[in-house]
Amino acid sequence: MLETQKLRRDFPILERQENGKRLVYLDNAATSQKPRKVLEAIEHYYRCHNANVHRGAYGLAVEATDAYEAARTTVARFVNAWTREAVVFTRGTTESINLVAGSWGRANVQRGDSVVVTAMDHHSNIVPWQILCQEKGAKLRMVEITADGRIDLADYGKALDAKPKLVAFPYVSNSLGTVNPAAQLSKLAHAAGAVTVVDGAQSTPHLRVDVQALDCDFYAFSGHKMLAPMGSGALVAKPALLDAMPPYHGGGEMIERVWDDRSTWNKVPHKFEGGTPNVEAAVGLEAAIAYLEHLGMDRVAEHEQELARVAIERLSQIEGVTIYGPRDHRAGVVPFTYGDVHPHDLATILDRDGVCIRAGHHCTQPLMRRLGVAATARASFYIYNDVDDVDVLVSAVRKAGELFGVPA
Ligand code: C6P
Repeated sequence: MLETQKLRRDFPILERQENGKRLVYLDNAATSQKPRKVLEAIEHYYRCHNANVHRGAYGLAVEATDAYEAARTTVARFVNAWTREAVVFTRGTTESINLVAGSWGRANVQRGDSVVVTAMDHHSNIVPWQILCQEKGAKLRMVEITADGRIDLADYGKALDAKPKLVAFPYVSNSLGTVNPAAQLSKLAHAAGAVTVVDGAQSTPHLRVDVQALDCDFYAFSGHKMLAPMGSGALVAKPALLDAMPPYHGGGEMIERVWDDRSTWNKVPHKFEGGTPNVEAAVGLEAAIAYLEHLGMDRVAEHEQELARVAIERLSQIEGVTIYGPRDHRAGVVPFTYGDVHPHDLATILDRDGVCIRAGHHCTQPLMRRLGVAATARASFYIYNDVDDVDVLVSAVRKAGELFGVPA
């Protein structure tokens, strides 16, 4: 296990008290807290190097550009991208997937084509494809999940029989914790002639990611779930696809030449980064990656998986608690319900004990329908959580049960 007591000292916000109690932050799938190294990197950038990037001929602007481009190299190394130009900075997973739908999708999906998503996808990996399919007259096919919360491979195979243009799926589900066999899913999709989009929002912060080993075509992630600032993230894509794609946003820096009536495009990745980019986000993301690499992603994954195992074991001992998702191949996400207590009420009561969990549909309404619930409570772990946090959670849930009279 990681040395959580030591790590916690790196996160100023964890010194906070909540209702007179130690803050037990268990909503890491929504966003992670930020270590001092990331806060300092952002402050250092603004204090010492701030200027607009790719535009200035003066020293300060060169420094800002170097900082921004160094962050790109770091992201490329972190996920083992094909090249550093394969990394397009975006505001996060949502923007990355919309970029693929708005650019590759508009250029390649036609009337009568099909696009495949799964029933465990986040709305960010469903709605952009719905919009595209409605615009193009294409068919959106949602692959079912099994009773234990995995992608139903038989149904996946049937969806591929229709020779879809594109297949999108999450590496890790935010609402079930399932770690999907992304390389296998990608291989099957390629054999059917589709391009693949992997939603990496919940994998990049928690697992060692190697996009070349996954052999996906597009990989999207958010920095704010992995210690980095809000509004940071990237689309990582096979360079040949990016080269062939039309731009997504028009504006400064994404062009080569602009005439009165037409323009030509800058090279990749700048073609997709119109306007002044969020340099602070890139610099913060680079510092976050350095922090995680220092810990080692394999240790990060092991630590969270162990916490999830203990949490599932201890929560399951409470009569009336139902845990969702598979028992193996899962990340540090533990979704549950407790009798007929509304998950929102549970989250509010837990807050009194300083415990922050998320309650709701977690932006996965199609999945909630299949689970037969409107909402779940969800504890999600990260590097600064430990077994003490699990125990605080479990005793707060027991207390809530007494308050609500569960089981009745
Ligand atoms: N899930 C959660 O609490 P953005 O908002 O772009 O950073 O990430 C969107 C997103 C996409 N895919 C998956 C699998 C996700 O989990 C998320 C964000 C948060 O579960 C907020 S709903």
